[in-house]
Amino acid sequence: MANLNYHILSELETMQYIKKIPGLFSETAQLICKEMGDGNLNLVFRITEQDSSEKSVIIKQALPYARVVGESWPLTLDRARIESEALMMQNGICPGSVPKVYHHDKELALTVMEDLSTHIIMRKGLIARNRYPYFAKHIGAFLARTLFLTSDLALDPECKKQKVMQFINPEMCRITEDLVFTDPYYDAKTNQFNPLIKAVVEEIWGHDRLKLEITKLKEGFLTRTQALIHGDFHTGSIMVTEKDTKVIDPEFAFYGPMGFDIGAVIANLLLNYCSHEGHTLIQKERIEYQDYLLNTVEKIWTIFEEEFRTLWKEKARDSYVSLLGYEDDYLLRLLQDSLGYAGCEMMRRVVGLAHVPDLESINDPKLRAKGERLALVIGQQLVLERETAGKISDLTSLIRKVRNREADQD
Ligand code: SR1
Ligand code: MG
Repeated sequence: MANLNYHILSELETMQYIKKIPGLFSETAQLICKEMGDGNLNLVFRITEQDSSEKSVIIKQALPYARVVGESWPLTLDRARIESEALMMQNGICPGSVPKVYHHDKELALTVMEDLSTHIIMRKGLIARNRYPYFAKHIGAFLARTLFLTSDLALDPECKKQKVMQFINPEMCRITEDLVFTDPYYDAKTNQFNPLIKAVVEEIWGHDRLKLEITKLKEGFLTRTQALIHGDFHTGSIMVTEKDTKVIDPEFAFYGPMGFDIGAVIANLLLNYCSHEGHTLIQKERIEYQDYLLNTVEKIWTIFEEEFRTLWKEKARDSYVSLLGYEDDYLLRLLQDSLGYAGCEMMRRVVGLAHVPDLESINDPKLRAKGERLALVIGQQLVLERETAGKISDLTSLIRKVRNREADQD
């Protein structure tokens, strides 16, 4: 149903609007408002009180089209509802892991939420080679809790199906189906890539087994309602300080395969790994940072698995608790799925419409091509070899092997 009162807010209207929300600012408060959205889809206003730097909120308003493309790409406003409801659910399951939601307005497709200006976007921190000692622990636990506790492992099947309905998100899923699983694998109009990697991209377009495996992973994305997933879990959807981690932007949330979220976060750490081929030219510094990233990937999975197994012991429904071998089999399939989805995410961020700043910020096209090529080699290997992995160190060994092989060819 159309949102009849929907219109795009100006900064002035945003300040008038926020004063009417109880408990935030007084009617007489002197406010400052700045639109600061730099993502692909929405407006993001930051509102502060002139005399108090401590009092601030974010208003995120969905546009009826994709900001990155313009009005020619209409987009559902319902994604604002999905996002606010997912944030509230995630906060219930994993308190403090997401910004607090203060207010949601369905008609205006906007959400008023906690301002996280003390945090920075994780991706920016990784480009600057920062280290975040608590990140793996927080994200591993977030993934385990949000995925396990929204799945059939923990929920009564009827209650779970109610949630599947609540989070039905077909238009946003369609973006992912096209941009992640379809367009990068043929000469689609939406693709854009560095002309220096054309030969590798054409190899991918002609690789029948790879395309078969991508289609199997796409089938999982289309058909499996395993858990409530974030749906766009890249390092631009995570904000950090040295000690804290917050997950933002779940507007792509829906019931889908768990491995899609785990894979996305792994892929984006690996894309950053590849980008240091262009950003960090001193070999010792590069290898040390790349090792840090691989250790972080291992830690995320290890913590995820520990927490998932604990939840299985404490919260799994009776029918699953004692079924011999099921838990190990479930986690093995999940690891393999995660690697496959990581591979898809890596390739689409190099060949498809939406690239990552990690690679895009390398100005020299030749150096950028080096990182992009490495991402495409790793991405393909992850998809093709995922079913040979039995533990997370199989992934990190594979990446070290690819890196050494590529370095020998330089
Ligand atoms: C048109 S949307 C392009 C991409 O931005 C979002 O963050 C998702 O990753 C989507 O694929
Ligand atoms: Mg986003």
